[in-house]
Amino acid sequence: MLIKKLKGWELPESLVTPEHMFLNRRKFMVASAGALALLTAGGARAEDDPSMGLYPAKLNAAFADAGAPITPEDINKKYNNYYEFGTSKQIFEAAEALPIRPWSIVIDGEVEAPMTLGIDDILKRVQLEERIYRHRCVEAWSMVVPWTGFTLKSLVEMARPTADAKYVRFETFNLPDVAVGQQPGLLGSYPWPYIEGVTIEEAKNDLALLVTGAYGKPLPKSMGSPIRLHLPWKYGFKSIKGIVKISFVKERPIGMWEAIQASEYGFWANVNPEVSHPRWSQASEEVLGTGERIPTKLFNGYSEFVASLYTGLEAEALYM
Ligand SMILES: Nc1nc2c(c(=O)[nH]1)N[C@H]1C(S)=C(S)[C@@H](COP(=O)(O)O)O[C@H]1N2
Ligand SMILES: [Mo]
Repeated sequence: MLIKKLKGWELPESLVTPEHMFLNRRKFMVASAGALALLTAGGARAEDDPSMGLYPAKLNAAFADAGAPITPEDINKKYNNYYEFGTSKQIFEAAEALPIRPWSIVIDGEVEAPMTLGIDDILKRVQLEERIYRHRCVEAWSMVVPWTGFTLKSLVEMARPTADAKYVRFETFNLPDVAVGQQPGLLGSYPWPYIEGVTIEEAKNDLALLVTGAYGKPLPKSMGSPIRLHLPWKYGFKSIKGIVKISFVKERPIGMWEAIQASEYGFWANVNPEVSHPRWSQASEEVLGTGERIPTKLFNGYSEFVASLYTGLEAEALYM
């Protein structure tokens, strides 16, 4: 399958122009009145978000300084990877089509009792905090983001996993009616939905954050609203957006990128400047908005928090 050999930045220009995506979306908008209503609901401005009053949350002093200036909000909101909405970085407009209320998250698998929770019910049960984290994409660019969210470990506690839960598997929505990338044609042959996974130990690490806001406000849709993960010590593709399902499982989940190209996008994907991607070096990164390239650090500079997770696993492909 041809698509297996290509990543977005290598697709022919004709497939990735914003015009193409926009036209697709327009065609779809006139095609279906029901979907049009969805689009309108999904297009509600951030100010109308029912969780607006929860922001800004208190800054966690342990993560108040990421060692570099915060990336300007506008750059962050408008330079994204979100293949559900297309292969270019400019998916901000297309992502506005996603309806984010009502939004429920299924928690199932190896848990005492499976449950389905509305995003606003979850937000009532957790402690929101702000943390400034570095964010390093496998494509060798980075940002510094003031996220708001709650620890993944607090959700693990809420879910009450059994002793058989060895991994946590996350799943994104699959809504071809609103997500152009999931429609036949563009990336319709990708194995949607987007999947990612971590070990239960990684999920319980204090750094792992479920993110619902950024820059002191509810999260923009382009950045994964209403809920996404951020694992600052791993390459960005592990930090799944638009989560609808969290499953506690016995077997190691296979992420969508791993399913497409396992030799380039592995399960662990921990940041390491000394282990090159098969097609480029990971030794340095472009800090978006600064025009600077800086050396990349092991575990993206978070070794003190996470290195102990990997003792005894040296034989694994930890950095890919
Ligand atoms: N559902 C979903 N989640 C996703 C992606 C995606 O395409 N779909 N892209 C990933 C990649 S490659 C990166 S670098 C980050 C980008 O997050 P940002 O756009 O907020 O910087 O989201 C990750 N999560
Ligand atoms: Mo990425």
